[in-house]
Amino acid sequence: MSPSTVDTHCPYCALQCGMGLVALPTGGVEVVERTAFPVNRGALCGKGRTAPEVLARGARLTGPLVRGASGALEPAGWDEALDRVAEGLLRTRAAHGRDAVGVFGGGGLTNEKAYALGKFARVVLRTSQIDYNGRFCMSSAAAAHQRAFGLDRGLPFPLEDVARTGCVILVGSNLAETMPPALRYLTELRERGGKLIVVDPRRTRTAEQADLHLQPRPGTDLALALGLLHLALAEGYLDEEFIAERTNGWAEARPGVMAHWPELVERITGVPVPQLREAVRLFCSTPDGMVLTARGPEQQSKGTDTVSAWINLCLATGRAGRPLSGYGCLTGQGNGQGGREHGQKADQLPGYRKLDDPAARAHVAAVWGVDPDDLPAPGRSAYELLDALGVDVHALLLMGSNPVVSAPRAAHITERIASLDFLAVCDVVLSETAEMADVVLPVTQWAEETGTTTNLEGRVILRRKAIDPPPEIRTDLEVLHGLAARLGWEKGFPTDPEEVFDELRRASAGGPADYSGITYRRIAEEDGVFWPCPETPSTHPGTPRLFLDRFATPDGRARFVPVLHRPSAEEPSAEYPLYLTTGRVLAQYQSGAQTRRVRELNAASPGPFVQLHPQLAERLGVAEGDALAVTSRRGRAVAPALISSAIRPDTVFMPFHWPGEGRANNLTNPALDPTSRMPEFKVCAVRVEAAAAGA
Ligand SMILES: Nc1nc2c(c(=O)[nH]1)N[C@H]1C(S)=C(S)[C@@H](COP(=O)(O)OP(=O)(O)OC[C@H]3O[C@@H](n4cnc5c(=O)[nH]c(N)nc54)[C@H](O)[C@@H]3O)O[C@H]1N2
Ligand SMILES: Nc1nc2c(c(=O)[nH]1)N[C@H]1C(S)=C(S)[C@@H](COP(=O)(O)OP(=O)(O)OC[C@H]3O[C@@H](n4cnc5c(=O)[nH]c(N)nc54)[C@H](O)[C@@H]3O)O[C@H]1N2
Ligand code: SF4
Ligand SMILES: [Mo]
Repeated sequence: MSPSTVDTHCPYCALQCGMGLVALPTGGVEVVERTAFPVNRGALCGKGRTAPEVLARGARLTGPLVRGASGALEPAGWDEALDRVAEGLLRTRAAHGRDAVGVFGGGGLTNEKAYALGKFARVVLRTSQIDYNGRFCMSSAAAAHQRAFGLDRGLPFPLEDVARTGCVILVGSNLAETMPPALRYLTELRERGGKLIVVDPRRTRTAEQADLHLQPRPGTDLALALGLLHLALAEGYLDEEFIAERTNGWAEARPGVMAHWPELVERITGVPVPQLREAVRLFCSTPDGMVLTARGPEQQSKGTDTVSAWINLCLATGRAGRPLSGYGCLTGQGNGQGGREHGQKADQLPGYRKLDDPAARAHVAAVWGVDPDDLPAPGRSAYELLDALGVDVHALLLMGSNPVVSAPRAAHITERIASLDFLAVCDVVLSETAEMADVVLPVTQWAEETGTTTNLEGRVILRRKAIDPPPEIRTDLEVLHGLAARLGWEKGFPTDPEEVFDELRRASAGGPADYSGITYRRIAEEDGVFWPCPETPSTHPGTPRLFLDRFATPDGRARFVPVLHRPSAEEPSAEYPLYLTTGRVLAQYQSGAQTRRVRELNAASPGPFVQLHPQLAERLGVAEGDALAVTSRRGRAVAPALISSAIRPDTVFMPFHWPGEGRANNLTNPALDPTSRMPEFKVCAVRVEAAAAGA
C-alpha cells in the first residue's frame, strides 16, 4: 500500500467496509482495496466503489442556499445562511415555545455528529422534539433486545462467528443485495457444513443460497417463530438446563407457544408443516445456532413482539449467551448502531442512557455543564414528530435524512413539511427534502472529514479524512458550532471531531454503551474496538462477545417475553386484495439521494418497479414492463411491472428509492408498533391494475 493511501470506511451501510482512498491530483479520490480490515477483507459492493462520484461538483451542493423573495432557493454566504437559521428557530421558539422547534437526525451521521446534534437539541434549543430515521430502521429489534437482554447491541458477536455456527435462520434480510460482502460469511458457513434457513416472502438472491427457504405471507413472522418453538418443544429440543439457569419467564411465555400448533401456523403463514418441521430439525440438531433478523420482520406494527418471539426460540433452545450462538439484528445504516446510542433518539442521552432516569440526567448534565432540571423530557418518535409538523412543531432542523422519499405515508408527510414556518436542511446533495427548505446548508462527505461510526457488530471504527472539501462546504460539526454560537453558546460545540469524541467518551462513561476506554489511537491500532469498553482498567480489551457469562439484566438472566401472534394493521380485503411489501435493490441506497446521482448505479437500477408473480400478472392481464397503478388507503403509485416467480402470488414488492409517481411510500401504512414506534413499512393492503384503468 502506498503511504499516501488513507485507510477509511464506506459512507453507506452498516457493514462499514474498510477501503483505502488515494487523493487524485485532479481533485477527488480513488478507492483502493484495504484487505486488512477483517469485516470485508477488501471486498466492496458497487455503491462503495462508486461513492467518489458524489464528491464531484455536478452531483453535490456547492454552497449554502436560502429561499429568496421570488420563492426560489438562491446562493448565499455562510453568515447569511446561518443567521437565517438562527432567526428562524428563535422566531418559532418566541411564538410557540421551545417544543415548537424540532430536530430530525440520521443513522448515517458519525457518532460525533449524532452526539453533537442531540446535545444541541437538549442544551441550546432545550426542545424535547428530537428523533431520527433510525426509528424507521432497527428500533423494533432494539426494543426487543432491551426487553430480553437488558442491552441493545445489534450483533452480540463479530460477524466472523456467523461462519462458524451450526445453523443460521436469516429472517427478512436480503443481505446479498443489502450487504453483499457479508454474503461471504454465509457461504463459508455452508462450506463448513453449517445450514442456512432464509425466511422471506420473496426468493431473493439471498434465499437462493439457503438450504431451506420459508416463504411466508408478509407480516406473519410472529406466528412462524411461535410455531417453530412449538415444534422444538414437542420434539424434545428444549434446553431445560439453560432455561433454568440463565433465563426468567419461560412459564409465562410457554402458553402462547403451546397455542401455536403447526397446522394453525401453516394456515396463518402459508408455510407448509413439513417445512416447519424441517426448519426445526436443521436448527435444533446442531450444537449451536443463530437467528439473525433484518427489516423484514422488524418493520411491522408488531415488530418488537416478532423479534421477541425469535429471541424466545433462541433462549428456549439454549442458543444465546454461549459461543457461536445467539440472536442478532443486522443493523442498516452506516452508523445505525452508534447513531442509536448517543442521544439523537427522543428518549435518550449519550451512552445509551435514558432521558427519564435521574442518575443519567445528572451524569450527562454534569458533562455538559448544565442543570439536570433544564434537560427536556422525552419527546415524540420519528413518524409522530413528522406528523406534528405545522401542527405543534413549526420549525425543523434536519440533518441526514430525506423523509420526502423515505417516510411512511410520504405524501401526507410532504404536506406536513410544507406547512412548516421554517425548515433548515443540512445535506451533501439537494435532496427532495432539501428542495423544500428555507435554508440549505451544504456539508462535507466521508472522504473529506474524520469521525467514528459503530458498525453492525458494535465495532467502533474511524473514518479518516483523505482530501480537503471544496472551500464553500462546511462540516456538520461546524454548522452546529455556528448555530450554537448564534444562539448564545460560544463554547460547548467544538469543531474538531476528536475533541467531540473525547467529550462523548466522558458522557458515555458508566452507561450501557460505554465508550470511555476507546480512543482514536486505539481504533487505528486495533482495527476498531467493540463497546462496552470502559476507561479503567486501561487495558480493557473491548467486548467482541456479549452475554457469555451473564446477560445485562439486573439479575444477569435473560427474559422470555410472552407474545401472541396478531394480524397486521391492514390485511387484504375485497377492495385491496393484495399484500404490498417494500425494500431495497442492490444498486440504490435508501432515499436514493446519493446513489441516484451515480451513473453506474442508475444504469443498473434506473427506476422503481412493481414485482409480481406470473399468475397474478396473468389474472390482471398485464405484461412485463406495463405501467401498473398500485393503490392503498393512503394513495397511489405507478411503476412498470417486473414479472417474477420469485414472489408469492398474493404479494407485490416495490423498492422505495425513488420520489415522484413511483414513490412506494405513497402507499405504506404508518401504523406504529406500540413499543418501538416503528411504522409498518413491510405490510399493507393494495389493489393493482394496469395504470390506465386506475387513472
Ligand atoms: N443496496 C442497499 N443496501 C442497503 C440499503 C439500501 O438502501 N440499499 N440500506 C441499508 C439499510 S439502512 C438497511 S436498514 C438495510 C436493510 O437490509 P434488509 O433488511 O436486507 O433490506 P430490505 O430489502 O428492506 O428487506 C429485506 C427483505 O425482507 C423481505 N420481507 C418483506 N416483508 C417481509 C415479512 O413480512 N417478513 C419477512 N421475513 N421478510 C419480509 C423483503 O422481501 C426483503 O427481501 O440495508 C442496508 N443496505
Ligand atoms: N417503504 C419503505 N420505506 C423505508 C424503508 C423501507 O424498507 N421501506 N426503510 C426505512 C429505513 S430502514 C431507513 S434507514 C430510512 C432511510 O431513509 P432516509 O432517512 O431518507 O435515508 P437516506 O436516503 O440515507 O438519507 C440521508 C440523507 O442525508 C444525506 N447525508 C448523508 N450523509 C450525511 C452527513 O454526514 N451529514 C448530513 N447532514 N447529511 C448526510 C444524504 O445525502 C441524504 O439526503 O428509510 C426508511 N423508509
Ligand atoms: S456493503 Fe455497505 S459498507 Fe460495504 S461497500 Fe457496500 S454499501 Fe459500502
Ligand atoms: Mo435502515
